[in-house]
This record gives sequence, structure tokens and C-alpha cells, in this order.
Amino acid sequence: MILTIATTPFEGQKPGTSGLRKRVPVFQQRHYVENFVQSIFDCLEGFAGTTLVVGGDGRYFNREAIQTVIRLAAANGFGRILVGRGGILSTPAASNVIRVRKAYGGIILSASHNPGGPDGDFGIKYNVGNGGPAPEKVTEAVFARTKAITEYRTLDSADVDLDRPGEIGVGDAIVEVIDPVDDYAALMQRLFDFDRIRGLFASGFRMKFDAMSAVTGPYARQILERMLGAPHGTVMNFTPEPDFGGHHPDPNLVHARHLYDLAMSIDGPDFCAASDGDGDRNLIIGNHAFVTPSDSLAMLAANAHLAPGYAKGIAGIARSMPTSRAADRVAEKMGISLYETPTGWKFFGNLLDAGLVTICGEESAGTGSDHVREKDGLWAVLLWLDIVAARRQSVAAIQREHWAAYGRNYYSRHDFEEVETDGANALMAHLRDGLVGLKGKRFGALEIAGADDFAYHDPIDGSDSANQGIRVLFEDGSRIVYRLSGTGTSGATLRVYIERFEPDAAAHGLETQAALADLIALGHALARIEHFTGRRDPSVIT
Ligand code: VG1
Ligand code: CO
Repeated sequence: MILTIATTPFEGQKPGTSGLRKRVPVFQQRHYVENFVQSIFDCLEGFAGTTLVVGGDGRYFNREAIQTVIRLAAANGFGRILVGRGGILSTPAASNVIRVRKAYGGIILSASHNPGGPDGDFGIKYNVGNGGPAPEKVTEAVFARTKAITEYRTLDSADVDLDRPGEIGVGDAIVEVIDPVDDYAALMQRLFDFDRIRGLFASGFRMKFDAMSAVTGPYARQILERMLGAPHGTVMNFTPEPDFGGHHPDPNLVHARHLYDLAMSIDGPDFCAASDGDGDRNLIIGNHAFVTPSDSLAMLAANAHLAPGYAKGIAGIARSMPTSRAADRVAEKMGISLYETPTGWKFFGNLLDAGLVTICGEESAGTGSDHVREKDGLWAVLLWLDIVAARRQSVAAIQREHWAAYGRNYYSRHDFEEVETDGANALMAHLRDGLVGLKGKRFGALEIAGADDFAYHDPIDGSDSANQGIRVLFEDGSRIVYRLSGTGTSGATLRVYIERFEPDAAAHGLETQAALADLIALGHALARIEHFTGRRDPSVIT
């Protein structure tokens, strides 16, 4: 029976860079999930009888939220609801299911790289029919709706057994529990030369993939160990745990330090990789060769044609604004377009749909292509493996040759996490106020060529997005970028992105922080970081 339940709005149900993210206890409040999901449905049109995809990264509260979404979706008139078995769907796999099953859209339950567990984070994100995150005009409409909602529709039906594959009726809808891995693995098989990668493993190539007790475990074991013949034990921490085993599922140099140390050890594996909570990020470290995500984007774009799925070449590259300009040099040399978008994968969707770009990436360990409409951690790992197998070279050699051909963009991000929101806002206001005065100023060898607050005009739908981060540009091509995170759940996080281009191959072997030392010091001073946040040192350096 359909129930109409009276409710009142919650404050702050505003989707950020990637959906609505809050602490678990916030989501556990009565009506909280229902209000947000009903607000999404209230902003959609013409979905009666269509298909909705639902799945998450397996974190704490995933199963409860899925049951709620199923009841609301059925009561609101969706005809078929596809759910990953066990409530599991990685973010890129969900994007793929939406596309291959021609669903109306999907709801992904995840807080991505944020910690999980009863006191951790949870999140809800709506993806549209192309498989990608809802564009800003949709998320803004949803937020407006959350402020005015008065009722939601649900059912008094029993919970669905998420562990039993097959179909079951819920109200007038059919819920279908699907295998979370199959479609995705088949897609990877079409894009890459599995025989060649199998040959690589058979030749003794050694790899470690850390699934970080998060969603990629089942995917990585199926693809790497079963289909590609990597030795058992290649995939570590492969069981998705509700609290990610108590770890932080962010595959960066702080939370995946052990992989870095392993790859740098004398007898370390040839290739180390990891993904985040929901499977859309990637960390790539060759033996004695850490690849920054910005470089990875450039190197994958330059070599993608070696993989069967991209043999025709790539149409263009898109990167988020703070991502280094290493990819720009590849695009220039290849004679293809390079698009610079605001942070967040939702800005790539239109460019991919229009066929203007094939490969996209962000400095935050996100890379992907037109095969889905999300960034895709395992995809990046497999493309790297296919390139290594095709070129018969180590990651270190590929990286060295790339820098020699294109120059090296030294790059680092300094995060100041959980600082006071007022201070962080004051810091950004201080920077904005000073923008006009910066041009022409000199600091030692560094001269400022210009500074602005990045704004993006979408060439496809004509929408504008302002205030996307402060850019300080230098005469020698160096950059410092400042922005506040839109994925945190407490206080504010300031991100400072620092980049310097080095054409001289003789100077490509420096330690990154040392190579950027003068820019880092200037970056801290220009924004008066200690004054506004009380912090001298960043909490995370990537
Ligand atoms: C961060 C990253 C951004 C990424 C987003 C979602 O956002 O900087 O590049 O798209 O996380 O990634 P922010 O606003 O905190 O800087 V994930 O893995 O959550 O889906
Ligand atoms: Co993620």
C-alpha cells in the first residue's frame, strides 16, 4: 500500500561537489533519507514505469538506505529497480549499469573516500540517464525542493533480500537484484587487450592492488586474479567492510603509505595500485615511480591508442581547473582540444556526451573516459597495465620518457583539513579582494602574470558556474590555486594546488616539495594561511 507521510524540511540538504554528504547519525534521523530522495524524485519528470539503478559502496547504513530508496522509488512510480547484490555497486559500475540497461537514472549511496562506520560519513548522489552525476541545475533544484518539502510517498512493504539474485515485486514495481561485477568486467574486456595483460602476469610481472576494504575488492579479484591470471594475493583487503576495516579509504600518500613504501622497497612489486571507497579513484605507483594523478592523466592520454578501445585515437582531453597542465601539452602535441572545467566529474558529462573529449581527469586521483560517465579507478589501473604490456617498459621508464618528451609539471596539493569555516571563508575573501592588485607583482624570481576567480561557461548547455577557485598565474607558467572543499562533513578544508613547469630533462629528478619550495612558501604567505586558519602546516600533502 502506498503511504503518504507528512514531513518538514531539514536544513542543509545541499549536494556538494559529489552529492549530499553528512555524518551517519545525520542520515539516521527519522525522515532524513526520505526527504532527500523524495526531493530528487520531485525534480524529475516522466519517469513512471522506467528503470532506476540503486547501489552503494557497502559502507555502514548502505543496506538500510537502499531499502528506503526502494520503497520510495516503487511508491513514486518507477517500474523497475535494479540493485547490486548485497547492495554493492561501485560508482563507475553503477554508471555503466545505468547506460547499458537504459535506466532513467540512478541513486548511488556513497561518501567515496571519506571514512565509514557508525561515526563516519554517508552520502547520497543522483545520476542522470547518461550515467553521470546530475548537473548543477538538477542539484540546485533538488536543494530548493528539500527546503519546501511537506510529504513523501513510500510503501509499507517488507525489506527486499538484497543477497538473493533475481526479481521480486515491491508494490507495482519489480526489484531486480543483479550481479554487481559482470557488466563492468565485460566492458573492461572490450576496452583492453586481456590476452596481452594476461601475458604480462604470466611473464612474472608482480602487482599489488589494495581495495582498502571498500567496494573494489570483488571487481579487482574477478578481473585481475580470475580473468587476467594475476597470482592469488595480488588483491589485498578485498572484502568490503561497513567501516572499511577502520581505515580511511582514500588512496593517497598518507592513507596508502604502505603501498608507496612497498613500491619503493628494493625488491618491491613492479606495480602498486589502490582505489577509494566507491571505486572511482586510483593510485598508481610503479617500482620506484610514483605517478601523480595529473601526470597519470597526461600519460594515459598520450598512450591510450595502444589499448584496443582507444585505437582510433582520442577526440580531446578535459581536466579540472586545479589539475596540472601536463595534459595540456599532450593535447597540444596531438592537435586535439583541451577543456578546463570546475572541480567535480559532473562538469565532464556534457563534453563526453557531445564527443568533444574521450579522456578526463582530476588531480584528486580521478581519471576516466567516455566508456562511462564517472571517473573509474580500475579502468585507470587496467589502462596502465595494458600500456605497460604494449610498450614492454616499466612505469618508471614510461614516465621518464614522457617527461623528456613533454617536460615535467612538478605538482603538489596541500590540504588544511577541518579548519574553522569562518576563517576559511575570510581567507578566500581576502584572496578575492586582493586579486586585482596581484598582476605584475614580483617575489624573487617569480612574477605574477595574472590572477582570477575561475568561472566556467559550459559550451554545450550554456550554463555558467562562477567562484570555482582562485588562480594565481606566473610568467613562467607556474600556478597556485586555492579552493575550499565541497565534500567535507565538518568545518572547512582549504586546498592549495601548486604547479611548476620544468622543460629541462636534467632537472626532472628532483624531490617534488623541494622543486616547489619557493612557490609553496609564497602560496602560504599570499593567502595568510596561518593568520586565517591558525595552521602552519598542511594536514595532508599529495
Ligand atoms: C574532491 C576532489 C574532486 C572530486 C571530489 C569527488 O572534491 O577534489 O576532484 O571530484 O572530491 O571525489 P572537493 O570539493 O572536496 O575538493 V570522490 O572520489 O568523492 O567521488
Ligand atoms: Co570516490
